[in-house]
Amino acid sequence: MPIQAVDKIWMDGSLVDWNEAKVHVLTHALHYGSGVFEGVRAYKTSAGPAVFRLVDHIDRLFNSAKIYLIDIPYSRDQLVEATKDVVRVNALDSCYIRPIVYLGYGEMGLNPLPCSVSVAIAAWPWGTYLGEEGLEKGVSVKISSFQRHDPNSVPPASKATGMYINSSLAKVEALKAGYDEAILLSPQGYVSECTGENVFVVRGGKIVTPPASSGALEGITKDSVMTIARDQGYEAIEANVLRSDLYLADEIFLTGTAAEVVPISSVDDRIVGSGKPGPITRAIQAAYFGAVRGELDQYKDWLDYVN
Ligand code: PPE
Repeated sequence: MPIQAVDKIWMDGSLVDWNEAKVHVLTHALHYGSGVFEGVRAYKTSAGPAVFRLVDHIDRLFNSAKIYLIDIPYSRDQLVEATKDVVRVNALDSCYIRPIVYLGYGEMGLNPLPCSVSVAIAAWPWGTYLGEEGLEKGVSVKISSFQRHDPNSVPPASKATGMYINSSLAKVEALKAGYDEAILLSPQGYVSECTGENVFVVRGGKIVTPPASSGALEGITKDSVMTIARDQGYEAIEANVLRSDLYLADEIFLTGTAAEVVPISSVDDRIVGSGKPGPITRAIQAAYFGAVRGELDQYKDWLDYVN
């Protein structure tokens, strides 16, 4: 999906023109994937734009950096305020926001410790990640022949830029084979997650999602959906999921900031349930959109108003 340019990007402490937000070709992160990032969304509400679970995203950014011993040269509060500034100054009422911390220009080689640390926060209007039709009718997925990282190879708990080359391999394999998205298994053979989304399986009214030990990211949408599901009276738990659980599920859906809540209609050509989004998926999807748009009072603490 093409990026739609806006006016300003926050870069290392100041707002710069969109076209000036550049880095040198010898930037460390470009060569070694030495960066960590977040994906955040702001939604239009009746009280103006609100960023969804902003503090949780900034906290995860700091945790991602900690794993790689990257010292972010700003405080959490500064990055929270900078994120809101970016939405405000670009007059965006709903958008995707991409904070990124990356090792900069000046050092080369595999020891990252001497490198400078840069931070940027960009935002742009970004529609439905897996398509309007996918959101409505569901997407087809394929179990990837590529595995999610072993935690002792690349820790999946850190949203590191370099980690995503694994997701890209899986995504391209799925697209070339005619599917919309891939699901990766852990090295132990359990279901982990999609290329950029967590996965939920519904069977017999019970909702299950793989734990972090399967290599799944601790998704903020996943956490929101667990809360919503329990508030609706469902049992929602983290547990190991087998490939065959996907084949036999009543409903499956994926969750992510970019993707939001999207039904899965088939896995490896096995139709999920009736092939149409099921009632639990629908109910959770509706509540999620209600929450992000500030329409549900019980979830108002998740919103950070920009104005
Ligand atoms: N797993 C992975 C690997 C992942 O990248 C994401 C977010 C999630 C799960 C869901 O996490 P959360 O957004 O906190 O619910 N993926 C981000 C990047 C997607 C991209 O294309 O880049 C996102 O959704 O913003």
